Amino acid sequence: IIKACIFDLDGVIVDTAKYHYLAWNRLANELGFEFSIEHNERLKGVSRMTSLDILLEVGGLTYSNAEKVVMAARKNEWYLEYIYKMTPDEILPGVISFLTMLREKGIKISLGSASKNAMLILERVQLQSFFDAVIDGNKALKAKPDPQVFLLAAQELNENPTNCVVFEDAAAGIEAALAAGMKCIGIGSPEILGRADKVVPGFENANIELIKF
Ligand code: G16
Ligand code: MG
Repeated sequence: IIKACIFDLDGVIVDTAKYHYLAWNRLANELGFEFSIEHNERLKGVSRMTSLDILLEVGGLTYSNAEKVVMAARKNEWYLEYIYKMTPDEILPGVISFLTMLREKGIKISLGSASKNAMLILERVQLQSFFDAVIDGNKALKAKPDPQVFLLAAQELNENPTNCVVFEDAAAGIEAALAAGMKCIGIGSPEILGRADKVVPGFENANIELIKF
């Protein structure tokens, strides 16, 4: 029986992937190439530094660690310009009513995100009050598909992993949830998220049946 729901942030609650893409492509352009949108799928759910490594691989470029730290920081500054402008209108359809329903049923709620900016984003879209725990890229140091982020969420909620379900839009996140011994619901397309226990396009019309297995 499910007692806790753990939500990924980017691609599940809000679509910040578009802002990550704009900021990464700005960096790519500065380095002299175009980071096409088709490559963006590979950045979903993976850490900032891994994203940079993928970007540089696409561009066929190699830099030292020190240079990469500077590049990642610049990208983040551009990304934050978009994040500061976010409003609650950007919460994906059906999310607020689904979270409200979970609260009413007494199901615990946590965030499980790779982003170091997760708290800021929750504040911008005014969703912090729904979350009993927030595990983000500052607390979980091992990147998905490592299960650490979700295991820390279960621990903070004081729940057994087998009573938790994870909502994820990225293949790396599905693998992390399965490795944590949790149920997993993919948000997006079955072609990418086929390993999840269930896949739905989003939270529109979602009700308690979704978390019954
Ligand atoms: C998100 C995005 C990733 C991003 C990562 C780190 O993860 O999906 O593309 O690289 O966070 O973000 P930041 O640079 O803000 O620390 P999630 O786990 O919320 O999908
Ligand atoms: Mg995601």
